[in-house]
Amino acid sequence: MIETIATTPYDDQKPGTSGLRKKVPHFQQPNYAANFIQSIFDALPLDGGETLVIGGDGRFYNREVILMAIRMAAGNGYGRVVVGQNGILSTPAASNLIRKRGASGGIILSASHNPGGPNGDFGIKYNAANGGPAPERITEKIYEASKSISRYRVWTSTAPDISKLGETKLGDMVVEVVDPVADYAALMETLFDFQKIRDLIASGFGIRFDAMHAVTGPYATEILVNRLGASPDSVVNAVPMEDFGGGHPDPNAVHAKDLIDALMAANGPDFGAASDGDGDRNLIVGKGIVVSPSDSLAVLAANAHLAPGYARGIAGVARSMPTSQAADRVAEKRGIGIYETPTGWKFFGNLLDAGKVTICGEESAGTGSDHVREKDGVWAVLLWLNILAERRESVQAIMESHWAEFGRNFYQRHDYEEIDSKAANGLMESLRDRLASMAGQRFGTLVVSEADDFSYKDPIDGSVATSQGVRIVFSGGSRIVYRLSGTGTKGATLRVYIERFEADPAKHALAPKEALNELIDTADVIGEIRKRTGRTEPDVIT
Ligand code: VG1
Ligand code: CO
Repeated sequence: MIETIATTPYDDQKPGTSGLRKKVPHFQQPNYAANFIQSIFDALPLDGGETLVIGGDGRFYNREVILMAIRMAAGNGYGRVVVGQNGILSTPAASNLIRKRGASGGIILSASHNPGGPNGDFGIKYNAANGGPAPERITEKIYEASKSISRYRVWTSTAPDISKLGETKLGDMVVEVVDPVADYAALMETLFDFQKIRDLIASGFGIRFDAMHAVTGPYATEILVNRLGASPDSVVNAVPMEDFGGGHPDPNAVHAKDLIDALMAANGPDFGAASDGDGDRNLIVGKGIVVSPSDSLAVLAANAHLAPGYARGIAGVARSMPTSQAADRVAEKRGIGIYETPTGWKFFGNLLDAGKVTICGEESAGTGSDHVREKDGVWAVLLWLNILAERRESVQAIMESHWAEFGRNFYQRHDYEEIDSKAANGLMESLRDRLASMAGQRFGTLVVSEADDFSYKDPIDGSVATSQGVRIVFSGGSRIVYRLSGTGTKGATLRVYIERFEADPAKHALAPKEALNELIDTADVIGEIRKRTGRTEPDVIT
């Protein structure tokens, strides 16, 4: 039976960079999740009978909300729900299923790299029919609907069973429970030369994949171990846990320290990788070298043609604005398009749909291609492995020859987490106030050439996104970018992105910290970070 339940609105259901994210107890307030899900349905009226994909990263509260979302889909006229077994789907696997099944969209339950557990974070996001995160015009509609919601519709008579593969019914709606990995693994086989990678691994090439007790464990085990012949112990922290084993599933120098340490050891593996909570990010580590995500994007763009799925070359590359300009140098040399978008994967969708770009990436360890409409951690690992299998050089050698050919964009991101929101907003406002007078100002040896607050006009649909981050560009092309995170759930997180280009190969071996010294000091002077936040050091440097 479909029942209509009365509810009252919450005023804080505005999606951020990637969906609605709040602490679990916040989501556990009466009807909080139901309100948001109904707002999605209200914002996107159905013809009736459409397919909806539902899945999540397995974090605490995933199961409850998935069961609710399935009942509500039945209450709102969907014809079929495709759900991962036990509610599990990585974000890229969900994107693939939406596309493959011709679904009208999907609901992905994840707070990605944010910690989980009863006091951790939870999140809900909606992806559209192309498989990509809903663009802002849709998230705005959802937010509007959430402000005036008065009821939600839900199937109440029987409970969905998501533990067994196959089809059951809730009223008129089919609930189809699928293997979370199968379709995704099949897609990967179409893109990469699995035989070549198998040969590489069989030759003794050691790999270590850290799934961080998050969603990629089953994907990495099936693909790397079962299909590519890696030893079972090369996938670590492989069992997904509701609280990620108490860890923080963000593949960076702080939270993936074990992996980095293993790769720095003389007798360590040749190749290491880690992924985040929902499987859309990747960290790549070679023996003795951590690959900066911005560099990884550039290397993948320069070498993608070595994998069968991209053998015809790539149409173009897109990167988010704070991502280093290393990919731009590849695009320029190869004569392909390069696009600079605001932070967040939702801005890549139109470019991918229009065939303007094949590969996209962000400095936050997200890379992906037009095979789905999300960033994709396991995909990036496989493309790296395919390139390594073709080139038979070490990661270190590949990086060195890349820098020799294209120059090196030294890069760091400094995160100041959980700072006072007022101080953070004040810092950004003050920067914005000073933009007009910034050009020509000198800081040590650095002279500002341009300064602006990034805004983006989508070349396909003309939509405009403003206030996407303050850019200070110096003559010679070095940059400092300031922006506030849109995925945090407590206080504000200030991200400061620092970049300097170096053409001279004799200087490419410098540590980024040394190469960026003057810019790092200048970032504090211009941003008044210490003065306004009281912080002397960033919490995380990536
Ligand atoms: C962060 C990253 C951004 C990424 C977003 C979602 O956003 O910087 O590049 O797209 O997370 O990624 P913000 O607003 O906190 O800087 V995920 O892996 O959370 O879906
Ligand atoms: Co993620």
